[in-house]
Amino acid sequence: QPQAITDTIPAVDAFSPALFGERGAAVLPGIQRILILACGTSYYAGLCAKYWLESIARIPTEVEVASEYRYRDSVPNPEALVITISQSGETADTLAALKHAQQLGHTHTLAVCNVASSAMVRLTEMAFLTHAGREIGVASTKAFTTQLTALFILAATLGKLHGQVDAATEAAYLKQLRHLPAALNSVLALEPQIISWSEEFSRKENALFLGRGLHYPIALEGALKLKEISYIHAEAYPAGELKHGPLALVTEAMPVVTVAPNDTLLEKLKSNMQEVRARGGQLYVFADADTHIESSDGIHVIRMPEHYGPLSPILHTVPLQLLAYHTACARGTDVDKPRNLAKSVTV
Ligand code: F1P
Repeated sequence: QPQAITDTIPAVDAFSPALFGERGAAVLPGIQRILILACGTSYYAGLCAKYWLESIARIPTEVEVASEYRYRDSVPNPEALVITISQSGETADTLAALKHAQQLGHTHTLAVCNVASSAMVRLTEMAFLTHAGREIGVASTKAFTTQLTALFILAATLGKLHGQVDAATEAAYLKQLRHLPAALNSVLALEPQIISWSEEFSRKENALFLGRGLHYPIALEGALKLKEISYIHAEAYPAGELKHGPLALVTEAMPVVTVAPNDTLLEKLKSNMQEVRARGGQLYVFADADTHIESSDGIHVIRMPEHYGPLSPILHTVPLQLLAYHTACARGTDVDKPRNLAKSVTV
């Protein structure tokens, strides 16, 4: 992951529309709305990007799974920039959704994709290549973190073009981006602690994942990884939704993985954690180093090395991927070739 991120950002020394291709400078300054279309893990990258695009660039953003959008009788808004996200650039549903949007009159299209020669990159007006290298496993891992990196760069670029990101903020974002590979290395050093959790998880058949705000899509991704490679039934919820249904599932047998960065939603999240503990649920918390959440009876805490501000979702993804990986290894499943799944869903 650190190498993939390094390869994805080598030329980013300022947030410039030229990063998105020759048409970037002509098109991106005029963008007032965004529609993101993708499938699976790439869809979750889109959900995370919505938070960035709205909070950093102040551009209203919709995100929809491509497999639904392609068949939906939607009200077209041809002014909107359509962003398609895909590791392979060959996912049939995402390509069909892109063509559907183009038929509805969308001319401004941008691919965030790992494969320069893919159908998706050929079909779109602009592209950002993620340079994640070849992914061997079916389940997307470094493709996801590089997609997030690309989408953050897009949000910062649009924010700068729209007067929402000043020079000091740009410099701070660039500094954080460049430090990401080192920060990820520190996260990878948590692996022994994650392995000890995975022993417990490998004996479970269900798990809940909670996150809030920017980290809700990361909780979704953590649950998907666990499902895909260890075949444990896992669901993710925005933590505030617990009391609207999922709390009924919480018993002593239910592990509840909580993505708990030290952001403005932390106090709300802590009260959601208390709701879980009150029902006997076992909390497995990924907390930032400066967070006052202590391990105690029923609360297991792994501390992330540092709080990473708006880029925190990228760091918080990796321990969830490792948890899924080691749980799958402990269960003896084939992590690279999960049953029933294909690397590229081209039909
Ligand atoms: C989309 C996706 C992946 C998933 C699996 C099946 O692929 O759903 O997220 O891990 O490989 O396909 P892509 O459009 O990102 O290539």
